[in-house]
Amino acid sequence: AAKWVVVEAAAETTVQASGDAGASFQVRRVGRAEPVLQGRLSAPRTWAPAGPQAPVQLADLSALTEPGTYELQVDGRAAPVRVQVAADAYAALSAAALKAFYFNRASTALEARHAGPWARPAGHPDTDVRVHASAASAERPEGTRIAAPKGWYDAGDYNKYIVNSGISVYTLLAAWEHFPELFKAQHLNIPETGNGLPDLLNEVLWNLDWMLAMQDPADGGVYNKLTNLGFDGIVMPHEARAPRYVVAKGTAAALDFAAVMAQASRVFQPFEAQRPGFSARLRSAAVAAWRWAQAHPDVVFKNPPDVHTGEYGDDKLGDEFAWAAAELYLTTREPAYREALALERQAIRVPGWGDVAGLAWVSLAQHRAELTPADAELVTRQVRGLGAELAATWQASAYRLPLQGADFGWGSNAQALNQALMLIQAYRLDGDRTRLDAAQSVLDYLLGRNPLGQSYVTGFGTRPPLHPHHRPSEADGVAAPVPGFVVGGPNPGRQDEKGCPVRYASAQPARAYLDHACSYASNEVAINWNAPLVYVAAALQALTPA
Ligand code: G3I
Ligand code: 9MR
Repeated sequence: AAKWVVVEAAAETTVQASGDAGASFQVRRVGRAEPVLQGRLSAPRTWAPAGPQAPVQLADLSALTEPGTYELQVDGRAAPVRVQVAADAYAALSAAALKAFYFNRASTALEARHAGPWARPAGHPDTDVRVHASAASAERPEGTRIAAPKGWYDAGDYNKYIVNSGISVYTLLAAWEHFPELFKAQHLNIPETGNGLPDLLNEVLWNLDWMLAMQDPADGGVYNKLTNLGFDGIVMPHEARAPRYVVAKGTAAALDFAAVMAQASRVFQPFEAQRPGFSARLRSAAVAAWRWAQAHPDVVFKNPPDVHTGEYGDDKLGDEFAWAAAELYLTTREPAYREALALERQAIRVPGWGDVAGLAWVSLAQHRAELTPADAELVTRQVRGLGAELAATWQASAYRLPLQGADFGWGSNAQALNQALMLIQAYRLDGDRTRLDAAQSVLDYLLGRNPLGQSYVTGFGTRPPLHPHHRPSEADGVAAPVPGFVVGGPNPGRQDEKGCPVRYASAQPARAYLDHACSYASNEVAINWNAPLVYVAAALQALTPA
């Protein structure tokens, strides 16, 4: 059955205003003279995050339903805008976004038959990792060597962080839990393809195996990160040979670990034949980490003085407790976790690495049939409420976006994607099509419908980024960056500007972006930013009605 994904979805496209309200537009099939659609642009309006200049107008393309490639022409404007209408418009994007995780694998060579021009030798075996002073215990004194290979590099750097792995793995496994049919049919051409497991699960296993090794078997505690003492230079993985350390156990790491292991235990349960005993092992790992966190409820992570890599520091732990309790409850059905969850006291918010409460609501909504009627009602109300709020912002915005000024910080593109992810949860509960359209608007934005007229996903959309802050993309000698990565995006904080030879486009929130490898504050890639891209692209593919 055909599904016309881009159509109602790319329902609106923004074009720079020509000044005359109500100018008309025409849509033609490429190479044809007669228009298939004509309409009038909405009145010009400005969008606060983009600054006072350059008002925009909307062209409503929702009537365009026949597959094909079209050109949108606005009166008085020379260059037409290309519009694609296709049943599988997001299939390649969602697959590439997932394959990006393969490209960021630690401890393995990428073979040309899987990686094409981005093939590279193995780096970071992580089989001889030092226990840092901050992580020393009786069983593992400072300097003890442990092995914790595999996993994904976090981002443009080569370190591996449990907190950020938590939300990333969760989001990918949620995509699997919500849209299994789509992922069963997806072949990524990774080394495991064809082994009887879907490739999404194959890819996630690469990181789960690493995460399991980050738990101290003696007490269930989980180290925050596996890292160098300082960031590597701009070199390929196999050229980066600085000593590696596991650093300090912490409460957030233990809880994020517990949540993901509990979720993964559910997910891998039907795959007992492929991985005997794995589901049970994940479940025990989750319970042990939860117990550690209960005994150590306020161990906030701060970088020790000699460690200068990413911190992912978070001193608000209530949301981590709630999320872990929710996942453990859904997996074990033990009432103690439902009590610890204290659902009535939890707020719902758009999730991010430091605020994971939203993930609990996503899981509870997915499994609401297993909840008491009162809990199911509360979950439905809360998720729909957040969806309504985001959709109202979308409806009122000149760019038709849920994003507002305050959303523009480090990783604003992922903030937008996580808004889309929450809108999709609302749509899955109530079928209100505006929620799905609002989510699609976020993809339109990321692929080029934004004040800079540029895509934020490598290899996709209009004028994609060419110089992401991603060490392999910078050091591999290949002109094109590794494809399928969303970059952090506009960030008025511009924390990197001192070290950059060129200036940002602007200081306005939605324009504060720089496509230069120096720009780790606006142009880095990261696993927690790519995971919701996988989710949202897959969801639109799976959910857009025929
Ligand atoms: O929490 C405050 C909030 O209260 C305040 O209103 C807001 C105003 O700017 O700032 C918030 O803090 C921000 C924090 O992220 C939490 O979102 C900081 O300004 C911001 O600088 C910080 O950025 C983080 C960045 O590391 C620097 O620590 C990003 O979220 C995080 O994604 C990024 O992660 C890095 C890793 O450390 C290393 N690997 C690459 C990765 C991606 O760049
Ligand atoms: O490459 C690092 C990136 O992954 C981090 O997100 C960022 C912020 O912690 O830091 C980058 O490393 C820079 C360092 O902080 C300052 N000197 C330049 C480094 C980039 O080459």
